[in-house]
Amino acid sequence: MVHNVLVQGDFKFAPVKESDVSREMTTRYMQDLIDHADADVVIVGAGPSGLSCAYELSKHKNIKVAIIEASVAPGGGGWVGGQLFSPMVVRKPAHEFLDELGIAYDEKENYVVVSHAALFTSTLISKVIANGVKLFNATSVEDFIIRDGVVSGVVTNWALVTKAHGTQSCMDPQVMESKIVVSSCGHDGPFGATGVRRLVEVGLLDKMPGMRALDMNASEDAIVALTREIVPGMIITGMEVAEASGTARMGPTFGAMMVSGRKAADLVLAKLNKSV
Ligand code: AHZ
Repeated sequence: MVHNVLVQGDFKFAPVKESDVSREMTTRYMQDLIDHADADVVIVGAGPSGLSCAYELSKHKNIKVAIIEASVAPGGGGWVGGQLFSPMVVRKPAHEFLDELGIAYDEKENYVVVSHAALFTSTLISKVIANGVKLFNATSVEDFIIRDGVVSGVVTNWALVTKAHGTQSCMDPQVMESKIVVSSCGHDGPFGATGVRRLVEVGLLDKMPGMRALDMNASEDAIVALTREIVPGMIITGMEVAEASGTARMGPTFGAMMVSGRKAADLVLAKLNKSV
């Protein structure tokens, strides 16, 4: 029907009052902030590991989960494979996650290949949001709430404000309390491993060894094995684990991000005393 009016040239949108548009966005966004001032879980970073964790947690409708992403676009390093090429290689048995998400792939003996990394990432983002996880994008975590050595929430600001701290006088942040923080900040770019870095600065960790050179076989198993509660109240996942543990990077294979994220979710559920 729409096609007919388009062809006839008399298509018209329903009228709108500009201030209603503003009110709709503002009230909803502010209500989301109010609702998540106390969350059960805050996930920092919406790359492949943070999103995989969020997806698992989103199966539990009684758990309030916020995912905070500094970039306007969620997805982190999940939009491309290696060297900005589009295909995404996933070593078995992590392909079972792709089966669950309904993502098609080419099958080889020990691994599978998704035709475009964006297919994986866009599918995961849409399921996470549709399942009720609240994504706060363009928002950065600048610090943590730490009480008696326990990470008890995050300190947030608009990411653009965070980037401008060096050019302005103090622009204070605000906060979100949570029972558990999952740090999935990756290793790359201006925000790489910011969670673990901050733990070192405040003296909760001695040092951040930094990731080692590429070794796909060693790296993926180690990242999953070392996905853990690194200090009370904070679980690390994804490439931030390699930074925190001094293990190898894996480069362009993504299975460990998925499995590590799902393990992080299981650790969260155990802490919240929920069944996996
Ligand atoms: O913007 C960051 C990115 O989207 C976001 N982030 C980091 N610090 C943040 C902060 N506040 C808010 N303080 C923050 N957001 O976290 C996301 C991290 O995504 P990523 O894709 O970089 O990390 P990942 O561990 O989920 O996946 C890594 C993918 C890689 S890197 C790699 C290699 O270089 O060897 N191999 C793989 C598979």
